[in-house]
Amino acid sequence: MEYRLFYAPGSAAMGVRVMLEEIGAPYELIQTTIDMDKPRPPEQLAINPNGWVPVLTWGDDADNERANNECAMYECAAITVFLCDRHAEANLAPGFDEPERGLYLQTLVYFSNSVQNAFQLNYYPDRFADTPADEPSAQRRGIRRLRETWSVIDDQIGDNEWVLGDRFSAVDIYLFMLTTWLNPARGHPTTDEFPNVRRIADAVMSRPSVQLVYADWIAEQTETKS
Ligand SMILES: N[C@@H](CCC(=O)N[C@@H](CS)C(=O)NCC(=O)O)C(=O)O
Repeated sequence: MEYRLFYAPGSAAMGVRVMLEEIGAPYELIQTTIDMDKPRPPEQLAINPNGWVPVLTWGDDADNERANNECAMYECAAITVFLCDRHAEANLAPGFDEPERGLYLQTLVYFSNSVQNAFQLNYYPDRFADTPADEPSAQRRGIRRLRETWSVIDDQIGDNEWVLGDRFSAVDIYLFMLTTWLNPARGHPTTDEFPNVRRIADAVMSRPSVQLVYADWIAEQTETKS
């Protein structure tokens, strides 16, 4: 098995799994949890003391995989860059000297640093508020921040077919993953407010890799609409 991915449904590990499917690399899922009340496997915590997923491990030597040479990393955007560079033949990212490289890196970091941060404000307000009484304020600010950051991305995309223009990339997969966290029941905006984001998310959803990894989420959406 080339990769092992610490995994929980609904988490950022799903986007990494889609990338592994697109690459066609063999991988094993290690089921863990994002439930704050449940413990994480010690092996996961040894790699990522934050307790978050995704966490990716791989052998650095095919003949000696998982013996003494296992490598590991966390942070979804970093894993994305790592996998795309390591599997350049999958054509999921512009190469170092291609003109879209800057926008690719910029958008990944913006997703990770700004859009995900807005989600965190709403989903994990205790990390931002000093007292429980302050948490609703952090959550409301998170919702506003979601609108602000998704609007920036929507404007950036404009009439482009994909985030990077006319080439599909891992950034489109990342975008799709983030849209699945928008939850109107929590007061979040929906992608109806961001038509360019919506157009790309819909196109990504039709890919076989996404249909496989997000089968349950897609079924839930279909049920909610009917
Ligand atoms: N910056 C990290 C954030 C990862 C993250 O927030 N993961 C969430 C699931 S999407 C998680 O593990 N939550 C459980 C927790 O925070 O304990 C990344 O992009 O990989």
